[in-house]
Amino acid sequence: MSLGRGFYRLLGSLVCAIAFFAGVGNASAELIDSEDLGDGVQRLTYRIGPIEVTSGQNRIVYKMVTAEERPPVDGYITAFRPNLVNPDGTIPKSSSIMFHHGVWINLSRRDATSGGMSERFIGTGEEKTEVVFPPGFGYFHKGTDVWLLNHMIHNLTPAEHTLYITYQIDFVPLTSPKAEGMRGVRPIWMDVMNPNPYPVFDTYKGSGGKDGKIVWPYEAKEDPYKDGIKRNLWTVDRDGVLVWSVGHVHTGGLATDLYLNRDGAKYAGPKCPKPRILRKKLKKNAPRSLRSARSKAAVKYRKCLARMPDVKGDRVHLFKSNAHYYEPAGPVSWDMAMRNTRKDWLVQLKAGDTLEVTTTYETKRASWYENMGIAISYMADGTGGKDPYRTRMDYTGPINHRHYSENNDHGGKLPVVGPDPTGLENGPFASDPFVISGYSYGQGDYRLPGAAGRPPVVEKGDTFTFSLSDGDVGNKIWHSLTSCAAPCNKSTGIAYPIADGDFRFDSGQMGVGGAPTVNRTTWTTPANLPVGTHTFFCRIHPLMRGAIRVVPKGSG
Ligand SMILES: [Cu+2]
Repeated sequence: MSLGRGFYRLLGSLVCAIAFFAGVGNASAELIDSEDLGDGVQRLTYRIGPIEVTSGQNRIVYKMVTAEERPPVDGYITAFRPNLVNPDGTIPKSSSIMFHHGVWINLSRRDATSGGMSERFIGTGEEKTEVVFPPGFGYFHKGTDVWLLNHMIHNLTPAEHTLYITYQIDFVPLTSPKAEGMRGVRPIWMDVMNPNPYPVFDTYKGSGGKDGKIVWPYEAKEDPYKDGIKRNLWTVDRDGVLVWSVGHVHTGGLATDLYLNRDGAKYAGPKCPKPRILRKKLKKNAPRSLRSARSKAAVKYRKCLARMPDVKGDRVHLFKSNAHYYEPAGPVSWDMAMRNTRKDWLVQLKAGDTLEVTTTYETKRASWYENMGIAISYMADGTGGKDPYRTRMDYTGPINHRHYSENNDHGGKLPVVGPDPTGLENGPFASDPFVISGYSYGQGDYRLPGAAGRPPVVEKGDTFTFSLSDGDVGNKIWHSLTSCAAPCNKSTGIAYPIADGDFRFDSGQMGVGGAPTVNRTTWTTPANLPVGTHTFFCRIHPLMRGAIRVVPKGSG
């Protein structure tokens, strides 16, 4: 693709510049554990920090990784397991603090799919995926490579924390006999919003198909690629083998799908004509020998069907990374794990092929804001693997990890955080903006006692304006007003509240300073709010709840 080369180059140098400044004054990182796995292979656990997490923060931070925080010698990284921990090594409850993302970037290499940015070689999100390559493959690390970490730690509460990011690396030094014959892999970062540095999009309740799902980007109401850049595609630059892939979605996400497009290719898999013996219904008095021949044919036929690659035209499905929700309430929290590819998933690629990624979100339960759809994949150069048009590759893979106990705080239960705001008396008529401060929406916050918590009122057609307090702006405490279904007063947890309001609104993350904020400190409600009580919450700090009321014109 020739479009926007300059743009990508700019992005790349921007990341480098940020890296330079972020690197100044960062201290204390260490190798905290080293285990010998035999033959010189090591399991190394690194710790970065302390990270002073401020009240309610949800910031993107770039941090240089020091030489002490990565393997000092050349070798292969065969596994990578990230985490976020307290100073004593315990893992904080993810309902209070959450690892929104961590992207490890190798500044010494160029990223394959972003056309000029540095190489994003490991990505983790709130689901804390572990990368474990199939035997014989690893990410080749040079001891002199320079790493940068882009992290986003989301503090859902007012409490400050001191935390560390840890990552356990299985490392095969070049000096190990195990390194002999190993093949290095290159990250192929497939992202529906590639190469955006904050690659997010929204999906809305009720949108997409009748099945209650939306396949992004193809079912988005408006073309998300208006600039003409097909961000979900990547043209394969050399022959090689895809060896591992895993999806990343946010809450509400159901899957990512990876496809291959090859000009002129067509289905070359097994042909499975239905045997004649299965075409006719079996008579009641059919002899046993016929019955047995028929069931044998049926088994053979089913086996054949199961081996058929999913090809439509010259496009073949390579893998569906399903989100497996441990969350009892369904696909509404990050208590989940993605499915990654099987060990035998080795897909032959040719230069000139096009890889394609899509992502699916649920749209029955709620709207989902700031979603991602990424399939982090890895490719080795050279030959090998199987032709996906001939051999089915898209078998279901294993669930990446077990249930994490830090996610055991789901919310949505008693006790309530405040009264049912729909039953409260009218508050004052709104005029001046409501100031959000101290994790409260002011008059609009029904958790406040007595008259202070009554929903403020406007006549139909009028609006409410909310503004961020100077303190919150200065301390980078960003808030949203996001509609949730009334009464929206159940206990707070990772699955509650959600953006399921009957009338949809969302202010975005009010604040200034670039992504993820909307670079605004005020927000005005839509003028078409229907008559009634509208409940809302803060997507960043879900303990914050509010309500406003619209009354018919002339009734004030
Ligand atoms: Cu907030």
